Amino acid sequence: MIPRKTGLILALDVDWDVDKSAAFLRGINDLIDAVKIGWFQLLNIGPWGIRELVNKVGKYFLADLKLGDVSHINEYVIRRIHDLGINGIIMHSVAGKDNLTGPVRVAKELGVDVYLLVSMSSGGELYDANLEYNVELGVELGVSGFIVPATKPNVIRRVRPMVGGGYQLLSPGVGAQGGKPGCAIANGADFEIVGRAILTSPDPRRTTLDFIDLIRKPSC
Ligand code: O7M
Repeated sequence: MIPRKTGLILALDVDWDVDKSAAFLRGINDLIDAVKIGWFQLLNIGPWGIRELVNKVGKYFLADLKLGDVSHINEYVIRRIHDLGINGIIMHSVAGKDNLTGPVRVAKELGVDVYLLVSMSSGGELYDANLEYNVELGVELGVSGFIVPATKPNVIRRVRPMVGGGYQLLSPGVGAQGGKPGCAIANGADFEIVGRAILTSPDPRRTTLDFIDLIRKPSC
């Protein structure tokens, strides 16, 4: 589980080298609960660059690979992600029970948290048509939590009572995609995921502090 202090997760979608990313993270390290990395960083600094970044920064790292392959491939990826020192991974729930059961078990053995994507901040209509099924599958498998979009507060409000308090809800789509800062958490999420609004800010620390203020005092 992601340790929660501020409720903010940074989506580090940048093509910077390790030193520039580490310097940026150091500037806001005390204000964020986790760093979400994905294809931008993986394809630009490679797996060993990610391992170096993880070691330098000392934060909860979440790999957003939206993993959804067949079981043995998913298991391989989770093992390699663990080798890089990453703490959690995001998987596609539509991969289905047969492709998720083994990988979630392997992740648990390794101490890697699995977060399941059950709705998307844009599109994702097949996801929304099967929300209950995918959330129940995640609960049955014993994942750590779910990705629920800030742009669809009604989805957050539906998922929270389905899972109760034992699962973490992570909400992307805040800021650049139109989700109002603070409102995903006000609607039942645990964390808001923010990328461009912080990454492109002329004063990222100030902007991050503003997001935290709005999480503490939302106006939705
Ligand atoms: O704040 P942004 O719009 O710059 O970035 C949003 C981040 O959230 C970006 O890293 C996306 O990959 C991610 N995201 C979505 O934008 N929409 C989704 O439906 C799901 C995710 C996500 O985090 O999935 C795990």
